[in-house]
Order: sequence, then C-alpha cells, then structure tokens
Amino acid sequence: MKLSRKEFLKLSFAGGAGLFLPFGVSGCGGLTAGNNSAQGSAGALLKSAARLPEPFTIPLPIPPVLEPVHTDASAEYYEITQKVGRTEILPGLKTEVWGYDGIFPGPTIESRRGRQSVIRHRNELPVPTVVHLHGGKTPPEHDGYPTDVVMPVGSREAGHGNHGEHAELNVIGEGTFDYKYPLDQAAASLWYHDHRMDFTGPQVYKGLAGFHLIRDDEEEALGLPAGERDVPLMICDRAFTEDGSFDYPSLDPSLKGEPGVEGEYMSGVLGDCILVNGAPWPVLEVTNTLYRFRLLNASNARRYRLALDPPPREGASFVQIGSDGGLLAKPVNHNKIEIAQAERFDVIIDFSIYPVGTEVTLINELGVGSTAKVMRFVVAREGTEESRISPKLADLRPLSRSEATVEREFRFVRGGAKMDGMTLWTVNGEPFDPDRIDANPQLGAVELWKIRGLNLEHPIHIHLASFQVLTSGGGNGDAGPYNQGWKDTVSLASGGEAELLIKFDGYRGKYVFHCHNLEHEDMMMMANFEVV
Ligand SMILES: [Cu+2]
Repeated sequence: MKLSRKEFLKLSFAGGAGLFLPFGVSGCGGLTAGNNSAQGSAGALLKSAARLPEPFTIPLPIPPVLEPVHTDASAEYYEITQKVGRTEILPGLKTEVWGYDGIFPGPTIESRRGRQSVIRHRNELPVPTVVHLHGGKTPPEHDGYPTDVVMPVGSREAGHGNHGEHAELNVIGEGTFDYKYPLDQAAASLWYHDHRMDFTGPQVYKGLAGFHLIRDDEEEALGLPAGERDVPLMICDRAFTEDGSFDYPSLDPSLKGEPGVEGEYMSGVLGDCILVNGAPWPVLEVTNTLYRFRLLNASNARRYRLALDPPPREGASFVQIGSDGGLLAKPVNHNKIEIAQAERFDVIIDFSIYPVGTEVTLINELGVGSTAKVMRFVVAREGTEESRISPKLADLRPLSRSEATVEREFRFVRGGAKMDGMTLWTVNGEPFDPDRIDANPQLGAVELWKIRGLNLEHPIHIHLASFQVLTSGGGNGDAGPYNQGWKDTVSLASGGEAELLIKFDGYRGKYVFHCHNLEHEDMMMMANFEVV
C-alpha cells in the first residue's frame, strides 16, 4: 500500500512524542546530511560535469518586460504560458528549462501601485504548478497556497489527474488560472516563482522564477537611475550534467511521484555555477554614472556576501535604497551585502568613482573558487549623469515593541519526524500540515514573533504580512546592517535569532510562512497562520 504524504504523517505522529526522536539520533545518515554547511550556506555542493565557461565573457541578459494583452480602467491583463524551453546557457550546449513563457528568468512584469494586475497562467508543463508573488499583498485565493494547484493543460484526458498526491490538492485551474494581484502597496522589487507542495525546490531550479516590479509616483519623483540604468539582477547557482541539463538530485526526476532529494542534499542543493539573469558569470558594460541594481537571491540554498573588487577609492561600494518591501527611509551605505535566499536589496553603485576602462567584479566572499565570483561590470565609457540619490527616500514609520499585541515563538529545526527515510525539517517540531493553524493574528494587528533557527542557516519568509526586524542575533541588540526597512524574508544564521514586528495588513485568510531554503521548505519546514 502506498500512503499519501498526509496519511504517512498522520501515522508517524499518531504516537506523539514517542516517535519524535531528538535531533541527531534519527538514523539514516541524518546527522551528517543535516549538518552540511558549505560556503556559508546550508547544503551540499553539486559539481557540474559539463565544461563551464570562462567567467565574464557572456553579456548580461535582461529579461524582457511583458506587455499586457489588454488594459481597462483599473487593471492590466497579462498572459504567461508555463512551458518547456531550450536555451543556450553554457556555450555550445542546450539546457532544458521549465520557464514562464519557456524562458529563464521569466519575463519581468512591471505594475503601477494600486492598479490591479491579472495574470493568466497557462500550464503546459508536465506537472501541477503553483504561482506565488513573493512580497505581494495578495488575497489568499491568489497567493499561491502550496496545494492550490493549476493542473497541466489537458491533464484530465492525459491521466495526469492520477498524480500521487492529487487527493490532497485543491485544483484551482484545469490548465489555466487568472491570478489577481491588487498591488495596493509601495514600489518594490517583487518576484514570482513556483510554490508547488513538495516540489518547489526542483521547479524553481528548472527555471520557474521571474521579476515583478511595482512602480509608483513617489519613487519616480526621486530621480533615481532609470531605464537602462535600472537593472534587475537575479542571482542563483546551478549545476549542469555533461549534456548541459540542469543537475538536481531529485528522488524522482519526473517530479510526478516521490518528492525529495537524495539524502546527501537534504540540507540544501548548492551548484558550482553562478548565474545572473540566467547567464554564467556575465559581464555588463556601464557608463561612469550611477546605476540602480535590484539584487535578488533566487538560489535554492546558497547565501552570498557580495562585495566589489576593486572597492571604490572613496565612498561606499553599495548605497542601499530599498529592501524586500520597497524604499528605505534614507540611503544606507554598505561595503558588503549579505543576501539570503529570496531577499532583495535595491542598491546604487556609483561607477563615476572608477576611471573609464576599469573592470569591477562583483564577488561572493562566502564562495570558494567558481562560486566566489558573480559577475563583472566594465566601466566602458563616459556617460551623462541624469540621476541622483536623494537623502530622504520614503516615509517609513518604524514600528515599536509596545505596538505588538501578541507575542509568539517559532523554532526552525530539523525534527525527528521521518518520511521515506528522510528526517524532516520542522517548525516548532511539527512538519507542515495544511490543516494546522499555528497563529491567528487579527487583521490590522502588529505581532512580535521571536524566531530561532537551529543547527543551520534558515531564511524565513512570511506571506502577505511585511515586517520590521527589531533585533537579530547578528546585530548589537538591533536589527543589524542588512535588515533595514520593510522585509518579507529574514536570514537566520545557524543558531541565530530574530525579533520581528509583523503588521498583518491586507486580507483575512490562511497563508503560509516557511523556510526559503527550498529543500527545507519541500521537506516540511512550513506552517500556517490565519488572519482573522
Ligand atoms: Cu531552513
């Protein structure tokens, strides 16, 4: 008899604590696999068999901006087809991607604050998919709840309806679904990606990720770099098989049956090739002016500490103007930026400090060898400065501890629960269960959440509700240098803690919060809250 995941979990936990072994004695090689931490990231390195190109030889691609198919008084309407594409990522080889419109990254969507975007997703992939707009304030039925799947086109006829976990899935679309995003929120760099229950890691790894930028008048009045000088940078790591395919250690590479990865990669899949906008270690020619870069770490498990080599002779390497949730109150200078999975840093680099002809490399101080390099800028020519960095950016009211009406604690830890021989990742010792609600915040309330990560690094993402970091373990009793402004994802160091002031604004309903190490997420490090 083959049990569905849910049945298995019910059985596993029927005995309560009896089956719940302490961390490290769970057998099946769990301890070594669980404690893998490489290059500052939870996970194990997968090495490419294909020949990787010389760094800084391939021009940086910019994902195309999607045109609406039509527009009315309140909304733009878009159409995206999720399908298999073949693209040349490594010179001379073709890589199969599962992409939005068959490309990786997917097309960039640009929306105006307060104007609804309606995006019709058509699923021509061989598996169910779920779209989540990461950072979006979205009603629950459009947020991409992990079991709210869009089935492949024609799946009924083709028998895909017999998908192993189908009984637990809530089919919201047979082939297509219109995701409606009100986008009543400040200008920010959001991204959209797959969120299918148990299979988010491999489906994002195959290419299901793209930018969704929100613009507004307030931001445009600031005179920040625009047009070709406003550049989204999606950074991720991948490994390639000899023929150029993405290499990912799925137990079932068809992604139709058994979820999960080979035991060695339980704590995360790290690749040895760094891609920016889908190109390996690309190069971008710039003028000696200000540029805005929207940094996104779209990796499954890799964290980065970004720096410039050489650093500027004077001034800061990066002037941060925005974070996950949009503009900061005022610019913040950094010489390094630590960015965990799913975080965004909106930064300005001032290339006028470098003589024309200088090559400036974006490096990753947490990487080793091939993963220590990210991309290169070449200051190719003089340019006319048309932008500036305003000393005041956005009205951003800091939340205070006294505003919190409820306090909660969540521990993100590898638990003793096992499934198919794998030790699961858990929240407060519990693996994900769509039917269990761990918090019931009131609509409009501010809550204080104390979160702790044990054993390994965990980037924690909360859907719907943005938050301000009050303290983080890495700071001196404060938020630390990398947690400015409104956030939707916070990086917990191994053994790290953070206090979050979360504003539950927007909509009532059930949403998830989870670790954004996608292998941890797929192995159950996820829980529900319901805004009431
Ligand atoms: Cu994690």
